[in-house]
Amino acid sequence: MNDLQAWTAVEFEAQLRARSGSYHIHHPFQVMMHEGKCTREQIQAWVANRYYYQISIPIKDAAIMANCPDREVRRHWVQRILDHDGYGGEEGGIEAWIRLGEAVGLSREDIVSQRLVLPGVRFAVDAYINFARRVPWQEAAASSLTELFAPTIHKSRLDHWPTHYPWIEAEGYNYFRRRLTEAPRDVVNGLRITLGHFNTRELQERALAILQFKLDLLWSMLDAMLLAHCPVHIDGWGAYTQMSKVS
Ligand code: AHQ
Repeated sequence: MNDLQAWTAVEFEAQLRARSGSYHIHHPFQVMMHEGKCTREQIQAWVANRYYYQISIPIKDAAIMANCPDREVRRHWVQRILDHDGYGGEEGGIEAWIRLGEAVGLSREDIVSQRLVLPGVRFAVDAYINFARRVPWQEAAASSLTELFAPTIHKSRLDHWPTHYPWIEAEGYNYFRRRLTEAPRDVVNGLRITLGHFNTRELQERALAILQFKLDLLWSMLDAMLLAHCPVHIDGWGAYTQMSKVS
């Protein structure tokens, strides 16, 4: 077969899904959370840092819409913004994330002030927004396909956290419940755009590189949290803290 021949839609989707090994569900910090090995402070740190990602999603999606001339695409994509910002009487996912923060023992001010957000998390999330602003809207749409793997991670939290972390108030889990239906719906839309637009082998390889960029971005957010909040994982931690005291 001609190596440069485009994959069929089935083959291309399989190539996208095959990147699941790089998904942050496999990151040591995420594995610690999943296995019930995180302290209250580490869970709080994760929620406070992920807040910056959550409030950035609608900005990212608005950037995609601003670059997209196709009304039919926009009238579907706009739902993502409404899901997070809320509309009418629906409070939205960002408010649900703040409730998650309060459920793990943070104050609303701890969360919305962003004072607990780490530099590495902020840089990774800003890279996502700037990517969405800069590239063709179809490429930015493709970058959302890390959500191919998201339902598993939300379900794992709902299934295991109440047992591992009984001190978390149950109301805080509403965010993850919302994503169990919102994420698969978004994936159908994002996949349709991606499978339709990236229709040569070169473009398909570009889509895989875009997906890897986003997988690495999610991974690097947890790297920052691991370094800052899980010293046992860092060999020579003493040297690191000594060094930081010197500088
Ligand atoms: O809560 C998440 C969310 O709203 C989104 C939107 C989507 C995007 O547009 O990039 N990605 C995403 C993700 C959310 N939660 C992450 C998690 O681990 O809780 C997973 C993340 C993703 O897989 O991209």
